[in-house]
Amino acid sequence: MEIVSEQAETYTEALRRLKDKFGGRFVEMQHQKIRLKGFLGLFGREGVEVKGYIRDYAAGFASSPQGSYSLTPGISLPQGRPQTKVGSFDEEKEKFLASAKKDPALQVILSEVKDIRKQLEKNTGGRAPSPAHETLDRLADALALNDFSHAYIKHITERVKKEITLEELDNYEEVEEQVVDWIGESLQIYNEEAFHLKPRVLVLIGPTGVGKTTTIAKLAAMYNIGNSVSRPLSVRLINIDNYRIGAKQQLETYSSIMDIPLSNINSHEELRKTIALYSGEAELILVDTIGKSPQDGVELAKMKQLLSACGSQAEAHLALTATTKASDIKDLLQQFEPFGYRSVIVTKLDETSRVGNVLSALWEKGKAVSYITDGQTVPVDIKKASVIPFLTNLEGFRINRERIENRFPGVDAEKINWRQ
Ligand SMILES: Nc1nc2c(ncn2[C@@H]2O[C@H](COP(=O)(O)OP(=O)(O)OP(=O)(O)O)[C@@H](O)[C@H]2O)c(=O)[nH]1
Ligand SMILES: [Mg+2]
Repeated sequence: MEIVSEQAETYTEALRRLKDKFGGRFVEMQHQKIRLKGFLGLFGREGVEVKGYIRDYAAGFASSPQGSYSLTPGISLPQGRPQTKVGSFDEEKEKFLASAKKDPALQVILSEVKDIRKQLEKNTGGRAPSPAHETLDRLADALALNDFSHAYIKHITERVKKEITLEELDNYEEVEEQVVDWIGESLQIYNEEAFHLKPRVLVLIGPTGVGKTTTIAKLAAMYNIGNSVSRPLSVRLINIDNYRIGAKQQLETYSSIMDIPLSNINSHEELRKTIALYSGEAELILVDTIGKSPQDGVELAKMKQLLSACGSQAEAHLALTATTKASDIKDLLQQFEPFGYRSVIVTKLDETSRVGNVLSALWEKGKAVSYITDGQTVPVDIKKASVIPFLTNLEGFRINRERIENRFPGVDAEKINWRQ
């Protein structure tokens, strides 16, 4: 019996090469993770080695290392069968079924198998049941517990099936750790360093009541006061929400407490002039907007027209609450698309212990997150976004904080000291 093996970056690739070389004669015995050698011994990377043997045609079905070869577990081929060459699986199946027709004992077994299959199809609504591993079931349950979307759960479980060997699948803790990394990798963090224009014009848009004005006040304080990782900036506030009783007063109160200049704007022209005026003296201009129903296309179009006065370099950020369900977040991400927002601010993270909804929607729409807010207190309940608070919020997953901090390095918002 000839033993053969092939190494490649993935299991599928190694198997494909063996099948290309030996076709249906190759029988897999085992596969394992290995370290592939790189150029001159450098740049080694992870790979897979698949090992097996070449079926011995001359001996017919006789020689598997484990013992006799059978097409169906538990059913051995009839004895005394003429020794012929082995064809494809389908050919062999046909031959087997033909011979089974003449064998009353096998007829009984086949009819029982058909009954079981019918029953299974009935129980799964006509779909063929997919064999699942306990680890996959546990993972899917843990993800569902965190309100991850169906699409996200499918993506993760498919990835596990593709990239994790059967042997590794038996170790739930290791698979869980890998999945936590994948969840962290799926979250894009907005890189504000990429936009170092002076002044930076940051416009906050979003549905009503999500915490836009509170967040504007927190941002104003955060950048105006400065902290251990960023120096104080010269900040200006602009409010275009002048119509609603209380809305104007809300930002005015914050502006006077923090002693940050504020302008209330009524028109496109006024907004353009104010931005031009502030541009000479400010490093950061924060623009608060009126909460809009995403269903009201006319109002959204009016606001978009008004905001065009901020200039094409302005950064729009879409504020959304962490308590919104994944499908609604996805809709909002789509409905506010005409504003060309660069990033999402996730508010009210303190009001939920589940973040799978947010992570799924952001991943599905390919959006980055810039800030998170987690309380009503100005200025402390805001942080620059990082992967860590999302991962530490995962329920039912064991999180090793030190490990994920090393895995996703960056500014740890919780360790920032405020200057005042
Ligand atoms: N728990 C919690 N509440 C928050 C947070 N941010 C804002 N809020 C509260 O949410 C409510 C609405 O906040 P606003 O800042 O007025 O929301 P808005 O988006 O400006 O609302 P509109 O201008 O009416 O569209 C207030 O009671 C805030 O205190 C947060 O991070 N956590
Ligand atoms: Mg407001």
